[in-house]
Amino acid sequence: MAELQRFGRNESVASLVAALETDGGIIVENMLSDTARARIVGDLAATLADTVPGSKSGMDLWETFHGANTKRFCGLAAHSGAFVDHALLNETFLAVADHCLLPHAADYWLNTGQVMAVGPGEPAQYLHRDENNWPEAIAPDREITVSCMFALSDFTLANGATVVVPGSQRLPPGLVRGADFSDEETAAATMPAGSGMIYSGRVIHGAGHNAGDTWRYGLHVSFVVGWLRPEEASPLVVDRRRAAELPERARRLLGWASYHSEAGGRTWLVDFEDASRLFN
Ligand SMILES: O=C(O)CCC(=O)C(=O)O
Repeated sequence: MAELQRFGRNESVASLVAALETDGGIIVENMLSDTARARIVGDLAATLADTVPGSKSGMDLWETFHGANTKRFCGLAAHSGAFVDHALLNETFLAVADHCLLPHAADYWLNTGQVMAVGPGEPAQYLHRDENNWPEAIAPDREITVSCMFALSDFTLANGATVVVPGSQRLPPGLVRGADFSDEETAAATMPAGSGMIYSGRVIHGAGHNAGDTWRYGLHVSFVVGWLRPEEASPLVVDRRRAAELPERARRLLGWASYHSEAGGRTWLVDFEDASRLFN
């Protein structure tokens, strides 16, 4: 199998982004301290227990994509202060996202914060690219979205660690919805709990097959350039009262602020003004 490069959390951002540019995905250990991870797991425990595995979409494509024995839920900033403090505002991930996205946008915001808990027996997810969410915006050499899969439990070969095709971010842009790569071309993002796998929106990847008898507990956080509409409608879930309790940076990432393009365009305004004025 291929391997992803691995780093400690104190590695320089320059080294992280250099490896990300080479492989399309990197593993950073200890992105979450044990305490932070335990707090996130505790905050999300009741929702995880109440969530039924499988897709709620009723659409074949998404039912296959989501997996019949995978639990997914969003709206995490409404449930968990620890999610906000340690995952949404994770300094390492934000530094890498700045590097990837700010050359292509004046700002970026949360695409989705999503639990991806893969259950025993779940087959591998079909391989895909996250940027396929915005087909109209895909362009060569332009990163529009970047993700981090935080491991809330250990990710192993047996329990469905994310499968990544290193270097596939450099293949021609285009829709990938299922693709065959040899074992030599694919890497498994095996990593101890608390690590994060940061990956390009252009790299081909998918959840691995969970052949074990325990759940693989992943927490996906992704950002998208501010001129695109995110997958998750965060401000419809994290309401104004909750947003007012959060740090300003978190509020902006969750859509309680407007976008000002370098060329002067302004979008997502409230009565012609920046939405952040709602909190003045
Ligand atoms: O759960 C995983 O390891 C990856 C899932 C994924 O890529 C997705 O659902 O977009």
